[in-house]
Amino acid sequence: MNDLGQLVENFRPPAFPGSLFLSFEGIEGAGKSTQIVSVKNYLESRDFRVIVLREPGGTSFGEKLRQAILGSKNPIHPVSEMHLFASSRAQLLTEVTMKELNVPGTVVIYDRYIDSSIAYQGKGRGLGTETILRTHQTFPLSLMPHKTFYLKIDPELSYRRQKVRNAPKDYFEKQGLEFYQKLVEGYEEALSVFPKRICAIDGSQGEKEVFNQIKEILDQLLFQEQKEF
Ligand code: Z5A
Repeated sequence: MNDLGQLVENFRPPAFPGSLFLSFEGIEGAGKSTQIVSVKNYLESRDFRVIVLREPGGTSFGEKLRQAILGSKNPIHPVSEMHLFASSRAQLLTEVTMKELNVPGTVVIYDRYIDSSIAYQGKGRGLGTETILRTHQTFPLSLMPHKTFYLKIDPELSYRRQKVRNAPKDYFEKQGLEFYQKLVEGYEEALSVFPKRICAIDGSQGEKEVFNQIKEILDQLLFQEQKEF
């Protein structure tokens, strides 16, 4: 086993019987927030208790970090960026996520998690996947979702969807097409490191088609005879 393979062995889903940890990933405009609303409604209709959290943020400390990063007018060093996102993540895991998952029948859904760090800081900022994984090998950052839905779109579609929305651009949205291309490569790298956890779904399809694919995977995970969690 190579170094990366050994490192990956450290990462595990949290051991809370009857609860599930999910995350959604993708570049801007991939449809994460849209799908999370549909998934939440679906799971609630099946009597799960659903908690949706976003990164960075979700705690008062994390929301301050979110403001500091996404509102920054000046460049932030990639190493600082990586640690700021990791700090927000560790806080959210301990203050909120682990307590919620301790209640059986709960599904915690994250809007972005470690794969965003692999894509944005690892590939986009050039720190490399191994650096991101090493930073996350200590508990609680070593906790992994049971399943991650990566909504895959290309940078051109991301730009088109951002344009339709016409919201003010934040720190990352000001980057050019080349940066977005690197993000797509970063997500592909995450997929190759965690092939069992991450499901890639074509995010350029209509909302309903994307949801149906997610639902199929969720149904297998939640209602199959031998649950994986
Ligand atoms: N970041 C990082 O660098 N490192 C890290 O470790 C973490 C984060 C955790 C947080 O952004 C930023 O932090 C992010 C990465 C960085 N970079 N940026 N910017 P955020 O939370 O503020 O924003 P976002 O995650 O990128 O959200 P988003 O732009 O809203 O994207 P989305 O949630 O995936 O998309 P959406 O809101 O569901 O949909 C976007 C639009 O497309 C909207 O008008 C929809 O109606 C439309 N849409 C959605 N689905 C479809 C389909 N299927 N067809 C057609 N139209 C659709």
